[in-house]
Amino acid sequence: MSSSRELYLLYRDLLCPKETHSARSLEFSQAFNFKDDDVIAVTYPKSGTIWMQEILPLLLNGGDLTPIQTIPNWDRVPWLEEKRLEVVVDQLTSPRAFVTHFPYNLMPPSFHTSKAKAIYVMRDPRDVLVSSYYFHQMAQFLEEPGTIDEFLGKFLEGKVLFGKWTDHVKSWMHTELGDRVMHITYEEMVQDLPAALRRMSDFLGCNLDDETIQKIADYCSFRTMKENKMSNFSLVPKVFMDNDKSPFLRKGQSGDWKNHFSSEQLARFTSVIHKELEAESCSLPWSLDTMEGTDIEHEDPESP
Ligand code: PPS
Repeated sequence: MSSSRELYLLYRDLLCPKETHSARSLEFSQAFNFKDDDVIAVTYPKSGTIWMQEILPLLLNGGDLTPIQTIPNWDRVPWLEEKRLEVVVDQLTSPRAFVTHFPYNLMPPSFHTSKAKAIYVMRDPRDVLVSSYYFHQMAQFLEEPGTIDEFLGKFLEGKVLFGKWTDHVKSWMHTELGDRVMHITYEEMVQDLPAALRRMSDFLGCNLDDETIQKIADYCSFRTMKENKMSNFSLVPKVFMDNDKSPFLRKGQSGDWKNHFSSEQLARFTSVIHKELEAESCSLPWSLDTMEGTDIEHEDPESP
């Protein structure tokens, strides 16, 4: 079993996997030149990143399926901070789309001076935690997560990839980007994808008709993406990602945390998150205190 020190590098206090990140890739990201018509989806890990890698090319290309059917997601909409960016950047055609897990303060200077747009996708942190827990089981380049209770402790302390969830959302909540940034939640996307796509399309000035929006929604559905080998990570060798342990496209639902959290864990989680957001004038779109707002049946957390 490899240690955290072997698997991760520390960049400005944030843990990044060495498999996908390097000192050079992080340096490259800081020197990166954004163009005015670029768009970047920003997520804390496990909040809907690869969903946006499907959505953005479709919106920006009027529903043309070619990019999502011929280019793996990591090359089609590369991560700003990852090694692949330098390899593929010259092949990207404008308008270009990127994703990043960077908090706002790590966005490169050219992002601020350009007119590039950002879409920040936020997800209920309890579901983020559960999704991440399973991801740590299947991604062989990440640390073993231990028990859900141990992982919950690490998550709350920020000893996980890209640090504390609260720091990330706070950093993107009050920016000076004005109408260059749009906020959306994973839950909104799950609940009504065509409406969420319409919002994004209008924000990006894509001018798409309802028929095209519906077509994009169909191709970005969990079920269709799960079948798309350019998006489901089946092209990645098992030694890196073992979809048999847990598929990357795992459940695609909101509320799965209920199948994993005990009431004590919920209380502990809620008290830390609330405390850390208390000083901020920000409200969350979900109530973290109750068992409300789920879309799925609650299974017994004790059952195997
Ligand atoms: S990562 O590793 O940070 O890039 O992961 P990320 O893509 O941000 O998050 C993975 C979760 O997003 C879910 N997902 C979707 N949900 C609904 N519909 C669609 N189309 C979709 N695509 C990806 C994916 O299943 C992971 O969530 P869980 O809860 O684990 O299923």
